[in-house]
Amino acid sequence: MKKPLSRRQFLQTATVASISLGMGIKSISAQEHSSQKKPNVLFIAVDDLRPELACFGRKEVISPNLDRLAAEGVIFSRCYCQVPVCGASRASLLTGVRPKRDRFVGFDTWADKDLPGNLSLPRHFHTHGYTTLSLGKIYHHQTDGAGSWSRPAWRPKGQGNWRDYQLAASRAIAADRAAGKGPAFEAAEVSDETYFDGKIANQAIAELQRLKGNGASFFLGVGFLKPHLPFNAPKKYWDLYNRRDIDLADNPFAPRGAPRSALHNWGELRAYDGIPAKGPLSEEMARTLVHGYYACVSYTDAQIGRILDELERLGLKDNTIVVLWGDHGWNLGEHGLWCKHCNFETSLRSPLMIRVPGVKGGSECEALTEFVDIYPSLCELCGLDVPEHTEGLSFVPLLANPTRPWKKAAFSRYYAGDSVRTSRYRYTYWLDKQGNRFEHMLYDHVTDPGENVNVADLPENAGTVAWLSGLLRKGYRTGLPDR
Ligand SMILES: [Ca+2]
Repeated sequence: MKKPLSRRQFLQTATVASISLGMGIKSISAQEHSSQKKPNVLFIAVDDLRPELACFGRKEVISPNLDRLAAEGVIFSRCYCQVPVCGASRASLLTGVRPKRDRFVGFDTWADKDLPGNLSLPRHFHTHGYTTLSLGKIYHHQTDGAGSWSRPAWRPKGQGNWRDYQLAASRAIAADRAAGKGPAFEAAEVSDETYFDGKIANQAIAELQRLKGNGASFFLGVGFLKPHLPFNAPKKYWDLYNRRDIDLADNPFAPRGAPRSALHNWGELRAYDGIPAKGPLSEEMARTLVHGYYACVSYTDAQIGRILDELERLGLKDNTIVVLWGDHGWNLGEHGLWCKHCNFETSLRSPLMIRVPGVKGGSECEALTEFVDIYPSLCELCGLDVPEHTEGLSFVPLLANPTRPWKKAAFSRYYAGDSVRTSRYRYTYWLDKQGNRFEHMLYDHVTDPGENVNVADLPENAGTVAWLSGLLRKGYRTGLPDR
């Protein structure tokens, strides 16, 4: 009788199929599984996706394919990005390293330049024999992440012009302005594959067909561009929604007592035609933008559905882990804000779900998780060592037991603002270059889940602020679960 493996030994050698058994199995020999192919990874990024889909409880969003994935997987409903901006968030997620004041800061972060050393998640998989491919937007920059990919990252022709207008009227506006402004949305009567995301799905399907016959396991990164601005989607996805039924944010105002540093002028949106240079949007425009955002979510959802169907048709579903993430949250008028770029819950809470063959699906895990956890989790699930440089914590134990005690805090930052989330509070402080606090804000999610009243300066919260400031000063290790 062979000795049962420890969990660590088990995970070092197990395949997906045996992981699923492993959650209750008595003994599995390493030898029995060492010859089996490691699981594939389908790694799907969706640019600017809010964690608000039907499967996340937002029933007015039409996302049947992501809902289907969630029904077979696990949703992490309190997952946080480390930086609420595309390039920096992705650089952190893909390297497994957290941002600092001078690392992973802005939208155009290069992971390689901010953190030299080729530490990326896909590179690690490539080193372990995986075929690694990048389609669409995985890194912010197409050539970032040296050594990550088996072939140069692929993007649809013209993706450099990411605004991707199809209507002549939109193109005329975009071409006519010296600043290059175009409309913030478009509903063209075109096929799905006219816009980039349809092309990216086509490419992913073609790659899956090729990878099916490949001897090596694969790590296939597929990065969709919508629902990032401009909200351009085939008209049929706009037509899924009844405009009158679209709810606007119920808190379209700055939180009472919010510090100046917490707010911004949503310059990203204002760079589009038809958006005023300052001041709030008309209700008409706000409703159109929410409608357009939802149309883009439904459009991308349909493209993901095509890929998931093909994965199943090819017989790859049972040996492929599917992980899906947005790169940060997004404000649709909450706090009077649009876009990301802030330290509110709306900007930091981010979508994460994973389907692991053999792991019971349909569960929602409310434990605090972070994007830096994806790197070690995928390593563990695929039997790869977890590189020492990574600063996340594998969430694999949560797959077996989503309610077990877990992290006490999740950490994010945006420029000089450092933010911490516990099960109850979100606290953010801003430090000057000497390390002195000049502004802060505290929201109690038990009494104020919309973050509408900053209670940081109430005398009765002094102890709470001291505790949360201490977490920020001591760093992320203080948030790890007790051993
Ligand atoms: Ca983004």
